Amino acid sequence: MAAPLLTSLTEPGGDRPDAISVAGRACSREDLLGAAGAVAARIAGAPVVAVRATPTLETVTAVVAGLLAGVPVVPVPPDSGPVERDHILRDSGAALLLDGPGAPAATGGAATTGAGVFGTGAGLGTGAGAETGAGVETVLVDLRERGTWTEAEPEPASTALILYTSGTTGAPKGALISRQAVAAGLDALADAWAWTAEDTLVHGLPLFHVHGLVLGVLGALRTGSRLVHTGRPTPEAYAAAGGSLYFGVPTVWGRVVRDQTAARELSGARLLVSGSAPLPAPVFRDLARLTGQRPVERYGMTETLITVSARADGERRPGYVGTPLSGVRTRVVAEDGADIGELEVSGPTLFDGYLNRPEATAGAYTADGWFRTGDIAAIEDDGSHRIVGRASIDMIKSGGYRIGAGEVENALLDHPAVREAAVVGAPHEDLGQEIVAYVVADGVTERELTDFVAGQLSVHKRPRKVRFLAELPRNAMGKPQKKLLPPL
Ligand code: MLC
Ligand code: AMP
Repeated sequence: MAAPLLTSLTEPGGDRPDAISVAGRACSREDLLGAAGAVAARIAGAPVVAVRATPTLETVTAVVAGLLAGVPVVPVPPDSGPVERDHILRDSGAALLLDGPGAPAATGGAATTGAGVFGTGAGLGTGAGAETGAGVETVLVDLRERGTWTEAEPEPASTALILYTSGTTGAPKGALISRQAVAAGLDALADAWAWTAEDTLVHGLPLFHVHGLVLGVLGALRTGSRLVHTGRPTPEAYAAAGGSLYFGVPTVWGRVVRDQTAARELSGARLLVSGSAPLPAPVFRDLARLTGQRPVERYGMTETLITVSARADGERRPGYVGTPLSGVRTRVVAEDGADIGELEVSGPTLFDGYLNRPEATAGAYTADGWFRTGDIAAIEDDGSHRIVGRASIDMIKSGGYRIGAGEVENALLDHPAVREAAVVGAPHEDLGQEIVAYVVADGVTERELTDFVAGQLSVHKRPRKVRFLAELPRNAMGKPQKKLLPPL
């Protein structure tokens, strides 16, 4: 029989009433397993289940339920507008949306009662909800419910998660992440960071991406470390949490070092880990100075999980993301003998392709089966990796969020006043990059356009700045040239 993915939930001993704490509410592992067991019985047999991924215990319970039942989980950003949300629900084929008590009012369809779903015979029980706009039935997660899930562990090769992530063009694609990729990735990180059940993991990252969900929740449930999710990743909340292991994106660490009192409170931690975007060297140095801790940087992607990291017992240098994790291979494909080029990776943590996108999946791999990251990197003689930039100007990282320029451009072009749009990432002290939109439009204000984008997509995808141009710069072939856009 397959080994359990969330090892610590099924191992006896070591439990405590506040083992899992999210935004101020806590439960034991036993409670989590019981509540998730009840939800698992309700969703068993569903093809895919969506979860409105608020930073709550209900989200953790819903994700665990999907993993217990072997139903692929698709987390939906809680702030996503109807265009993004409906795309994720439709494209993933989700039949149910698991939500907490704060579920927004349904947009269509009457509330249903406890009829069985997908022929499992299990009643929907408390809180069976109404349909969402995409025809997906909402099921409320109730933490007071208990169920004993006794079915066999799903196959390791089966899909655990479908994580929607932006490409350079078009709508987000669903990356299929298997259980064995999650297990391999977490075990490799536990090895690199000496991460054990003795740790208390603290972070406040969103629960719909690899960083906050896979590392930040499933990592704690696999290693058995206590989890304190702070709701939001503020310096004060990190300082108050008293953890041994902290996760943050560079924007979070930048805010921590600007709050020196909070930063000094982290001196007792064992490991401060940064990832999802480049950690600026001054932030690295300030963290080291204020906490006595040189941060550990690691590098990864939705499609590959974490592949490269500094080690707890190894060197930590500003600007370097460490060495490949156990089982992972990397190579840099450089032209004409240069030592900087596109980073390619292979290993057990890689995804199984994009859902419903065979061409995009095929295009993501080289002929000999390596995944093309789209990141430009250099590998030093000692094996240490440096991420130098992105191959495409159309991939933006803002606050650690990956945003495809094409998705924002399409949203802008849906506004009747907009004739042309070009979106880029401009350097930004706090966010790394900020989204800037250049538009050709009549009779519309900057605020109207940012609100319009926020009304369709997640709020972090809205442009921070909008510049109105008479026309976009183009080459002789008439193709827009982002490199020729005027400076801000
Ligand atoms: C933002 N605001 C705006 C705006 N943009 N208001 C008007 N116009 C705009 N264009 C508002 C916000 O809604 C917020 O309001 C306030 O301004 C501050 O916004 P902010 O500066 O963006 O800060 P914040 O909301 O605090 O977000 C920063 C952050 C967030 C760091 C908390 O970006 C974040 O959670 N990032 C993590 C992303 C992540 O987990 N990535 C991992 C991907 S996985 P209000 O009212 O809400 O205060 C991956 C793989 C790997 O990359 O390697 O890990
Ligand atoms: P996402 O798909 O949201 O998971 O984003 C993945 C991208 O984040 C990678 O392709 C990199 O561009 C970037 N990234 C992640 N970690 C780091 C890091 N430590 N340094 C630089 N870039 C990073």
